[in-house]
Amino acid sequence: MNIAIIDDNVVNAKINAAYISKLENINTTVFTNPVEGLAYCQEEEIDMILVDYRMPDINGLELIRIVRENPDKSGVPIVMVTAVNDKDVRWAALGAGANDFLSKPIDEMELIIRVRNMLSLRSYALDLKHLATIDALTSVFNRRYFLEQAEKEMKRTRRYKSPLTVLMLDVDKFKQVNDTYGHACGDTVLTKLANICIAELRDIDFIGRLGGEEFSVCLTETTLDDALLVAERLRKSVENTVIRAGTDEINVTVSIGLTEISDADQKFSCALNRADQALYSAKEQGRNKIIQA
Ligand code: GH3
Ligand code: MG
Ligand code: MG
Repeated sequence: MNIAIIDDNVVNAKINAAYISKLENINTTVFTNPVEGLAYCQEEEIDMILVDYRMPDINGLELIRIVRENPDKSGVPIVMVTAVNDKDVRWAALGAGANDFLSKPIDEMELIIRVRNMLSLRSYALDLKHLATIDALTSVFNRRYFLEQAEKEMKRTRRYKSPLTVLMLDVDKFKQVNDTYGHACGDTVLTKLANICIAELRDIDFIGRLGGEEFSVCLTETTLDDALLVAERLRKSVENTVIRAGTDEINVTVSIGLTEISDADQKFSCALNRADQALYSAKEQGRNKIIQA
């Protein structure tokens, strides 16, 4: 777990880091410049912030307010260090989103216990988030989270007037795979298929399992023409991969429907329905095909 320690007093910061390092699996990063500390907290994956109140340029309270404006950081626990009698500061910090306080002078045991408790809540929250967003079989986004991210991406691309293309992908005759090799082999095929797709996609694209043997992909900053190339690469890659499940060697193909988001699409589901219609046509036209809409 990553902890950012922000305190303009270098001695205090280092003592706190040394105390916290006694906990296992902790990585601490110390900042004596709060502006740099804030930038780090905004950009990096962090699990907790320990911040001093009195600092030049940005005080602890202002820092908490700025971090809490970032929705991606809403779940990061923040512990503020204040003088014992700073009651108004404590109320303001709580109101701004601080989770806990430590009084100066810092008591080593109290610091360690509070940090450990905060991190155990953090770890529990991360586990829950994983369960709520990731498909247990294939480890790609689950349906709900994929649709949520796609809706967000659609709003973002509208704002920047950039293209966004959506793919619907369905395994051909998958029922036969289950019937021939068994359900467990079918599961392996789905997992490996998801991995093949991830290997072909860029980091900024995202894929979700919408249900059964049906996946959807969002290709960000991608026009329909470019997306056709990606879809063809995906289709070929699946066709050419022999999937090993136990002692069986299984070949599957996929059909793909794709469409570019247009200004007329009120919601992401409008585009998804269109891609689904195109997928249906690909199935009708013999499978292992790509159809655009
Ligand atoms: P088509 O080419 O028209 O898509 O035919 P299909 O057989 O792939 O489509 P159909 O919808 O008839 O069958 C999909 C099968 O996928 C039926 C279902 O049992 C199987 N399936 C759904 N979810 C899972 C899963 O999680 N694991 C496994 N092994 N099979 C699944
Ligand atoms: Mg199918
Ligand atoms: Mg299906």
